[in-house]
Amino acid sequence: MATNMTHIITTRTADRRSLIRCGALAAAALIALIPLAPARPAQTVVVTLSLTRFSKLGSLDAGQYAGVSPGRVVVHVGDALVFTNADTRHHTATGIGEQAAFPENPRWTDSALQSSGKIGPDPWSTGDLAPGARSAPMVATKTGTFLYGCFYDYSAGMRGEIVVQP
Ligand SMILES: [Cu+2]
Repeated sequence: MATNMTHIITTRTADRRSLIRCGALAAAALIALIPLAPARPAQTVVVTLSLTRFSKLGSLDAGQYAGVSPGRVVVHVGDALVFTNADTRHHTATGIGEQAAFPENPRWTDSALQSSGKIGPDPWSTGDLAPGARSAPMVATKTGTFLYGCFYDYSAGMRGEIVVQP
């Protein structure tokens, strides 16, 4: 009798153990199916450039700005920004990098007049945008707060800020 009882208990314990293992596997499988962040389609945000239309000075933590609307945009990694020139003169949106304030002189070269790079801490620019032109989609690649300005009108305050969140 005693041997039989032991046998039954052992069997039950083994069953429970395999059930627990099974449950743990199922839970692991479920967790694997849940993405780390909720699925969110990439957005394209439009920023309008015009010193004529947006001549009024605005204020950012980084300093004053004009000629850009909105002056501060918040996007997520993977989103794109398109800059449209709604003015009668040429403009660019050219990255200054990750700085707390607009520098006196961003020290750009003529390479700012070519479309290059992606929005982030490394150099990027829409290139020269003629009146009515629309930039290529500039994709945000890294989190951070990135300042930019217009190659031609930086000293006139044509500047903006892009906040990239995860
Ligand atoms: Cu400009």
